[in-house]
Amino acid sequence: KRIIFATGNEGKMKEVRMILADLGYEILSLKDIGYDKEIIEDGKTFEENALIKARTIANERNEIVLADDSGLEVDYMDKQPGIYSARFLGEDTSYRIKNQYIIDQLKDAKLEERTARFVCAIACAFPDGKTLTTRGTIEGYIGYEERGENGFGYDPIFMVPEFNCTTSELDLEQKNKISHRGKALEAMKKLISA
Ligand code: ITT
Repeated sequence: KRIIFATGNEGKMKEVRMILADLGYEILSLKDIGYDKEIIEDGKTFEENALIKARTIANERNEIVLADDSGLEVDYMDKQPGIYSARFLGEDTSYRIKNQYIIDQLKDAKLEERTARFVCAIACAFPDGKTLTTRGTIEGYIGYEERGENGFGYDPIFMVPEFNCTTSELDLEQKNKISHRGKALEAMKKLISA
């Protein structure tokens, strides 16, 4: 029994492997199956983009495929970068620069105006054409500086109110327990096991 997880993002993959460890399937990344073609993500929602990724691989490989589409919504920036989180300021721009840009955009924002959330949509595509989607979110706010060494992407600027630290300062297990990805994948695990 195996499932392909259609991501090229190693940070995601590390979290996913831990969350799906007890599902009873072997989990393979795109790297594991030697897939390196680009998939055009032209959906208008996280769910649409997750479905595009999962369906593309499921059709080609005739296997069960999961995909994650996720991003950061910053309320003060009209919910940008949102579904464009990976492409924000250019695909090759470093997260040092992207994170500092967001901090700068919020320089006049009061604490209560700094709210943000991570959103994650998980899609599952089966070889017979059936699909499932789930969504998870985590509410927080944008910090005043980058903090932490763990995680990836926007984690160093995403403050979690309950812990008063960024998701980059949490370890993998702590982050997975409360994160958008943890919640969406736990919900998907239940659907797949049902
Ligand atoms: P795949 O499409 O191959 O999975 P990707 O990185 O392009 O990889 P997305 O299109 O879903 O994935 O973009 C999500 C971006 O949102 C990701 O690159 C991060 O910048 C950000 N992001 C999502 N989840 C995050 C998290 O848990 N921590 C920090 N940043 C996150």
